[in-house]
Amino acid sequence: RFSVVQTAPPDSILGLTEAFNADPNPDKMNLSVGVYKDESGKTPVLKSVKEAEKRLIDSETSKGYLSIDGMVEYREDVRRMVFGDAIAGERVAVLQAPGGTGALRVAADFMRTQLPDLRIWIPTPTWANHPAIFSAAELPTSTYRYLGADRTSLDLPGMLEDLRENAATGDAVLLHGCCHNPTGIDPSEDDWKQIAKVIADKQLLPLIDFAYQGFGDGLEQDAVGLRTVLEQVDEAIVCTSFSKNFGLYSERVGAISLVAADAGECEAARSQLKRIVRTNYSNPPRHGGAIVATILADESLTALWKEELEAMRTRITALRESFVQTMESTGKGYDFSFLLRQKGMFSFSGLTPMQVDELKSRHSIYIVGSGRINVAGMSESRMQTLCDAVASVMS
Ligand code: PLP
Ligand code: TYF
Repeated sequence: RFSVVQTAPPDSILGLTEAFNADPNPDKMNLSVGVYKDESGKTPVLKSVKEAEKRLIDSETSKGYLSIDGMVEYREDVRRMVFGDAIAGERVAVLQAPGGTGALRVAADFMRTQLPDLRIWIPTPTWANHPAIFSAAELPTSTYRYLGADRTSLDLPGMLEDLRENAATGDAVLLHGCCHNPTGIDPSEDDWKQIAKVIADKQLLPLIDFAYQGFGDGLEQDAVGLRTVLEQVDEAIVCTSFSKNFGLYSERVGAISLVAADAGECEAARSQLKRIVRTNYSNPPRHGGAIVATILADESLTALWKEELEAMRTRITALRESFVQTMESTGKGYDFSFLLRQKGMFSFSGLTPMQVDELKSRHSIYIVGSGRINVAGMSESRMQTLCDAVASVMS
C-alpha cells in the first residue's frame, strides 16, 4: 500500500544543510540554517547550560512525567521574561512546549478548534514553516505586506492598510516579536504603536512568534514591540523558543503563553490548550526546561547566561559591520549598509536565485534561495573570502 505514497519535497532550509554536509570542499561555508555559530564554525553548548546540566544530573531523582503544561518554575520564568510586570499573572496561561514550533502548532490547533471562522494574517515574507504549520492545523491564512519594494525596509503603510482594509474584524495576525525571519527587518517603536492601534481598532488577535528574544537589542528591549501591542489589547498568544537564546536547539524547549481578558477566561483557555497538548505529545520533555529553570533560579548562572547571550548578539553585530566594510572595500560600489539597520541572525542580501546557485556551485557557499543569509554563520577570519565570492557572483 505504500506504493501510493509520493515523495515529499525537502524542507527548503534544512535540506540545504544536508547538501552542505555532503559537500567535500574543505572551504565550504554554511550561511543557510538559522543556527548560531562561533568564530570556529561550531554551535557551542553555553557554559551556563553545561553547569546547569551538571547540577541537574546530581540532583535529579525521577524521570516521572511532567504535568501537561510543564514545570511550574519554568512557566513563571517564561512569564517574567516575556511580559515583565506588564500583565497580571492570573491573566496569563503559560504551557511549556517542545520548542517554538511545538508552541506554534498548539496555538494553531487552539485557534482552529476554539475560534471558528478565524483566519490568520501572516507577513510576506515569513518563516516557511509558518504557513506549513497553519495549513497542517487547517487554519486559513492570508498574507499582509511586510517587505518594502527596496527589499531592505518595512512597508509599514502596506502592512497597516492590509490589516485595516483586508482583515476581517476579529481575525488573527502573526507578528515576529523581534529579529524578523527571514528579513531582519523589525518595526521601530513608533511603528509598533501604529501596528498596535490597528490591531486594537480591528480587534485582531495577535499571535506573536518570539524565537529570538535577546538577539536583537537585548532581552528587555526586544520585548518592547510585544508589550506595546499588549498596552492596546487584552488578548494575545505568544510562542517562545529558547532554541537560540539558550543555544538549546535539540532539547526542544519553548512555551505558549496565552493572555486573556480575565482570570476566568484564562482558565478556560488553559484547559483547552492542555487538551490539545494531550492529543499531540501528552506532556513536554523535561531536560531543556529544567536547564532554563536551573539557570534562572541562580543569580550567578543567570549573570553568566546573560553575558553569553550578549556575546552572541555582539558577535553578530560585529559580523554585520565587517561584512558591510569588506564589501565596500572591494571598491566596486557594493553598499550593504542596510544590514546595519537589521536585527538578529538574518538579512535579505538581495542576491538573486541565480547568484545564490552560483555561490553554491562555484564557491561551496550555502545560502537560502530567497537570498537570506545567516549572518551568524560568517566568520571574521574568512570574511574576505566570503566577500570576494559574493562580489564575483554579483559582477
Ligand atoms: N519561529 C521562527 C521565526 C524561527 O525562526 C524558528 C526557528 O527555528 C522557530 C519559530 C522555531 O524554533 P524551535 O526550533 O524552537 O522550534
Ligand atoms: O529559519 C531558520 O533557519 C531556523 C531554523 O524547518 C529552522 O528557524 C529552519 C527550518 C525548519 C526548522 C528550523
